[in-house]
Amino acid sequence: MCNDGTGNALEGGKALRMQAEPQSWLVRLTGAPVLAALAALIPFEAPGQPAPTPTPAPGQVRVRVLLQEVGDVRTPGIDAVVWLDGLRRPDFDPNQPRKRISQRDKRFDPAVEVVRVGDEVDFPNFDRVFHNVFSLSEVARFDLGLYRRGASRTVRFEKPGVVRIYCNIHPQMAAYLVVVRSDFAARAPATGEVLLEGVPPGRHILSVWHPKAEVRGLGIEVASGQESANEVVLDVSGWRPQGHKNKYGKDYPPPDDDTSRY
Ligand SMILES: [Cu+2]
Repeated sequence: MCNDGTGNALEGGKALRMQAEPQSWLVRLTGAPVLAALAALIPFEAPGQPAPTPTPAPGQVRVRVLLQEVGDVRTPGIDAVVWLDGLRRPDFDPNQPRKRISQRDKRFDPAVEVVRVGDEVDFPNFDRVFHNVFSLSEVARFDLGLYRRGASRTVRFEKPGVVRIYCNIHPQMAAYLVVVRSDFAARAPATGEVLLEGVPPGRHILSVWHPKAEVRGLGIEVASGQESANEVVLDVSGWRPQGHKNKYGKDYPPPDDDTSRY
């Protein structure tokens, strides 16, 4: 009876006494060993108890992206995407508004965006003309059909990588969606500079991508409460503009066929 099967006969005996003698049970509960055990279990700080070991202060990562152009010219890496690969944010709020890539003035806006694996993206049409949104990328193949102003479609992205997104009517419409396994990711503004804040201290992989360059990864060290400043130069001197096929893998019809109906 006193043995609960784990061999802990003493605990079984205590339980029996707790039922039979409520006062001694109280005394037992306020004993120092019990309090210490409770303090270890209770997640908040009880008054008078020693403070828990503080977690190290987060640091931040600053990245300046430069594009090495033809003729040894360096320009700011606008639309570069920067992320800390595989790094999760402990306090990440999952209830964030969905990102969107709009169709506006026969362009995708923004032309480059970054989301996390599992995120959904809205593709609203704000133009007076119909648009189509499709991708033949291995990371995400989809065709959202033809839809009018005020309508929108949503796609969920399940795999990491770069998704190239086009419109089957307007060949000049192109967007890149970078899907990353990271809660620390940003797209560079015109300055080419990105600041990632709240980064846990430690060694991380800093990944940098640009529409004109391949992904670059480099190891960085983030110290508690410190800033890791990095400059990344991407060689884009060999980049040439490339056309793309429509969703059937064919050339787009001549511009004259782009009637006002669409
Ligand atoms: Cu279009």
